[in-house]
Amino acid sequence: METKNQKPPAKSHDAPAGRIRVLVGKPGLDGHDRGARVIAAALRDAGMEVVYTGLRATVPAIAAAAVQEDVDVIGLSILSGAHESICRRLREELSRRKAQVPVVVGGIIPAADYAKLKELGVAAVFGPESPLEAVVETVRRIATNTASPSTSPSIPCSDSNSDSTSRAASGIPATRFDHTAICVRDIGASIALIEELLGQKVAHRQFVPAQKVHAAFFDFGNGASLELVAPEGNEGLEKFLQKRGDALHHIALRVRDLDALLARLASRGVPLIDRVSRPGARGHKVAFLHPKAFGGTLLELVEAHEETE
Ligand code: B12
Repeated sequence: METKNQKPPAKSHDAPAGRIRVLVGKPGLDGHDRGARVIAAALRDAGMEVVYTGLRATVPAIAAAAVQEDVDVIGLSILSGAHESICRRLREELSRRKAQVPVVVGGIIPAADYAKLKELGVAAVFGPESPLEAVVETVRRIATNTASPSTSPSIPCSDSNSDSTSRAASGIPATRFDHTAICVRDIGASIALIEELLGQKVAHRQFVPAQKVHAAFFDFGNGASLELVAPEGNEGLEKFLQKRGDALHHIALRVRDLDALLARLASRGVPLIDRVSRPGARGHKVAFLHPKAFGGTLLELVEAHEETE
């Protein structure tokens, strides 16, 4: 990892062709440094100058380094859960130094906290599996906006996908494949059959009251799962079983900010079964599109509360 700690040459904010300077900070006792290193490398590879604080930087030290290094953007990597208090303290430290430096944050940030970070002046939030191009482009845009004296420093807080507005507006910004589900009559018997066939134990079983189903998951190394789903009071699935017997039922994609996505899809006239998300298995939020929306296949969208280790 390239770090840069010596005093930089004088920088002109009037020269957009000049290199963008970013401070990547790793505040507090959070020891998860992979994301910070990956981002620092991606920004550097995109031609930016990157100062990486290393692990366990204090918030005052980050603010002081940002001022001393005259950076265009501060990027914080926070996987400890302390994002709110850290961002509040950073805002205080920056304003004490009369510095106006835009801040972006990446790491494990529950979607419910995005608005709080926005209130604290954070310009963009990136969760796990954020595409590096989206991070680079957003940092570039924020740095360039700052460089223009006529541009307001307030930039909307968004996740990496909704930030790419044109893509988000035109499609479903799925971060990955989540699972394929088979509907079965006898979940115990089906689990035994699949455990035997795959030679692996079921990873998770639960009753999902909101959907009146029993669910069981076999997990695979790439994060995708095979789900078995058996109705107990779910009329749609009972009918499905009567008509088709045990059969492939739906596929599911992982997305972020599911309710905002559903609103966008509804406004485009995409046929939805759920116009708002509901609680699904494993504590995730889920919603189904009508099969008409996806070539006859039932498509589920899943917003994970947080990634599981
Ligand atoms: C690997 C890992 C570890 C490794 C860390 C190795 C290392 N040197 O980084 C080890 C085993 C040490 C570890 C330990 C712990 N871990 Co851990 N760990 C993970 C895990 C599985 C992956 C994190 C990771 O490296 N991802 C890969 C990187 C590339 O992704 P990323 O950091 O998310 O970065 C991406 C984005 O977030 C964003 N981004 C990140 N930073 C930045 C910065 C900027 C500026 C920008 C723009 C974007 C950005 O862009 C990146 C690329 O897309 C996560 C679960 C998960 N799936 O996220 C849990 C996880 C983070 N760990 C967790 C926990 C609880 C711990 C422990 C406390 C467990 C314990 N009881 O001991 C300890 C704490 C250690 C410590 N001192 O802090 C929790 C955190 C829960 C929370 N915050 O609410 C998680 C979420 C697991 C879970 N579901 O419970 N962990």
